[in-house]
Amino acid sequence: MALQWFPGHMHKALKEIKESLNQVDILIEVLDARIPYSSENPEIAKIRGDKPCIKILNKYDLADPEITARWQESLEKERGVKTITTSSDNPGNSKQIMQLVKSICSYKEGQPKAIKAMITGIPNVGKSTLINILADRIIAKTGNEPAVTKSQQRINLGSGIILFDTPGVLWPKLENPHSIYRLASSGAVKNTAMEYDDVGFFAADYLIKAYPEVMKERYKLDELPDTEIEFLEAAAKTRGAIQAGGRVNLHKICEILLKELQSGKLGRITLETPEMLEVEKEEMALEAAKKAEAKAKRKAKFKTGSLTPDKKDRKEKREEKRQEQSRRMRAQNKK
Ligand SMILES: Nc1nc2c(ncn2[C@@H]2O[C@H](COP(=O)(O)OP(=O)(O)O)[C@@H](O)[C@H]2O)c(=O)[nH]1
Ligand SMILES: [Mg+2]
Repeated sequence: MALQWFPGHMHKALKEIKESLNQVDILIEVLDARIPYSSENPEIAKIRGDKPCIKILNKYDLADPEITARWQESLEKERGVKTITTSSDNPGNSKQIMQLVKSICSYKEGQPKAIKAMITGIPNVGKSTLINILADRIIAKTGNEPAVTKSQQRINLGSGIILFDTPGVLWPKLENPHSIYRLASSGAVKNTAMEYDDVGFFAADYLIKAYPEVMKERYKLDELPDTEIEFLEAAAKTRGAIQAGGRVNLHKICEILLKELQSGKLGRITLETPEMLEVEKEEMALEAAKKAEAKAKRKAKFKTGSLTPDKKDRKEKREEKRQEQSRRMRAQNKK
């Protein structure tokens, strides 16, 4: 699957975030509770330094609470990090962010200097919705298109906190090959028609393993098949996703599955766990080491001469041919 889902403005956005970070006391990083790893941009952690950070696990209403608790524990192991769960259907809970900001920044009631907090997050995690809840009014436009904030917005939340909205759009960083599928499964990125089925297959594969009972019940199956293709075929039959001629319409059933997953119809579902990520990170490290080794080998080869052995061979052969040709020409001229 092509990974060209995101335009390349990331460098600029990161530079601006870095500059803004110097002006604030605390960073509020909004994540999607269903994909806390894949909705994070790891560059933020690198530029954050010692600045305290609250990681918000938003859309908690859609996430599996038991796995979210494990994520909170895992994320809080990082120095200076606190977590909180929020969802737009529970604004009272979202407002607790303000108490947390104050306690982390040792705010004294009535102090003249307001706390400056910056909010970041990749598109669609719910930043605008959250800002509107915190500000008690409509400030940021919400919706499925990431709006580029032209100038940095400063929002006075009252009660001693000023919120800086993210400058620019921070795209997710796709170091992990599974992340793009999880982002697409969650609805954070739009699926293009061609890739839709890939995403559906990915989601089906994960869901039949992680939530077998949910899938069996929702798609009215007596037996849950072992593979995603068999599952999709069986679900297509119970859901009437059948083409003319009786063939199963895989595209249609993928669409149904993803819609139901994204809207919460399958219940509260999380698409990655801290334990899965530990394994995947090890795999990524191995892969990176392999690549580095291959690169070092190529370099070493190159250093042994201005020509690589392969090129050397070809040059020698060319030289032999030339000499052979001149011998033949000389012989012909003598005739
Ligand atoms: N279910 C659910 N949907 C949410 C929540 N917060 C935001 N959304 C939806 O997610 C979409 C993106 O939200 P938005 O605030 O525009 O995200 P932003 O791109 O980070 O500013 C919108 O359709 C919101 O209605 C939440 O807590 N739960
Ligand atoms: Mg927004």
